[in-house]
Amino acid sequence: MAIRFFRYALVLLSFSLGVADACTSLPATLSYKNAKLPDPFTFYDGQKVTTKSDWECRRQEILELLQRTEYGTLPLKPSSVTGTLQGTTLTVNVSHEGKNISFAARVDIPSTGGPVPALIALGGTSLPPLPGVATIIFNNDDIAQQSIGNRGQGKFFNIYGRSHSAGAFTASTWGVSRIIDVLETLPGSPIDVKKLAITGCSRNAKAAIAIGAFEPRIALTLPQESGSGGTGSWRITDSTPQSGGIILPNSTQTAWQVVQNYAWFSPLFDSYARRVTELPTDHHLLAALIAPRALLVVEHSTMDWLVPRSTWGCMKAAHKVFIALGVADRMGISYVGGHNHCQFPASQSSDLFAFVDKFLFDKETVTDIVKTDTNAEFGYSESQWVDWATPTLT
Ligand code: MCU
Repeated sequence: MAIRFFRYALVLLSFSLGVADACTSLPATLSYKNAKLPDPFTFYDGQKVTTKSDWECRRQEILELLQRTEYGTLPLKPSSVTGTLQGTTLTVNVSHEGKNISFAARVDIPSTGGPVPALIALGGTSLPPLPGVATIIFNNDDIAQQSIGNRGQGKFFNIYGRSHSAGAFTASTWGVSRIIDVLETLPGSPIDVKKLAITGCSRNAKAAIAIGAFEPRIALTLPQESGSGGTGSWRITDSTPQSGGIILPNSTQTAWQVVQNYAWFSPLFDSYARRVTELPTDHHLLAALIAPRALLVVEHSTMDWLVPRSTWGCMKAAHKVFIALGVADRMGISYVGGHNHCQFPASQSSDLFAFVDKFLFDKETVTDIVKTDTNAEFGYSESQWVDWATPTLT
């Protein structure tokens, strides 16, 4: 009880000081091993999460753990961020410790009159048009290139140096945060910055879910067909056979495949790629960081490479945090297969619009959506992966 009160006091203090991590006290060296999905409701030190304020501290702890093991450090807001919107071009200028960069995003605002909600789309959008919603297309490759051979290239690294620990997803998060900084200062407020969604498909969906997790100004996160490294669990992926029944290297996208080919994650992640059971987190905890904000997971049910068993199990585990917080309807899970990668099926539209209407337009819709077009849960067995109960956080 005393410990809980102390932690609560720290949370209040951290909020009033604006210090994000005052309630975490992780050791300098991490030591962890767990073949199952780590318990969202147990702190690294073994204490239990029983209240919503405990969860705020656990959330800070998970943010730190993910940066230390997978994503690398997400820098705070730089000393100067300015920008303009001229025509359809949003220009972002950043200065930090004597270094300057500028980058642009393309903004299309509907003629309905502002402020309007906006969809930030990484590299473009593969979703159907969202009437009444502005689109902000951000070429995240300009901020950080994604292939392993080009690690450290992009404007983020022009500011922070090529040896900065951030992977490309962290750099993209930083870029989106700077876009939002500028949106907040636009004269006439054409965009409603309280109604921002983020999307991307495939690799850019892996980025989108990380951005939703790390940037609290995103109201609605819409990752589309992200697979491993996004909505998938590193652990479940490593144990999932392809449809033929055997585990073949590179038939599903494992952590090991990722670190050899992509600069998506920090170099810190390399050493975990062959021992993912030693990660103190997994991506159910990444998705859980989005709560109590909204998340709709749009996945493909018939592509081995995207490891539907892994994304399904992982997102069902993440959903338990939304349930514990009393906001089960703020996370949806929708699977449809039998289509090309990143071709949004018409049959998923009603799920998408239920989320868009509720969380961008404040309409009353039903968003209790957990469904797949296949009957079995891709062979996922919860008892194999989850050995913790879901409390009701008070
Ligand atoms: C999810 O799709 C990714 C995949 O993970 C990568 O390995 C591959 O190179 O690129 C895919 C993608 O981004 O397709 C558009």
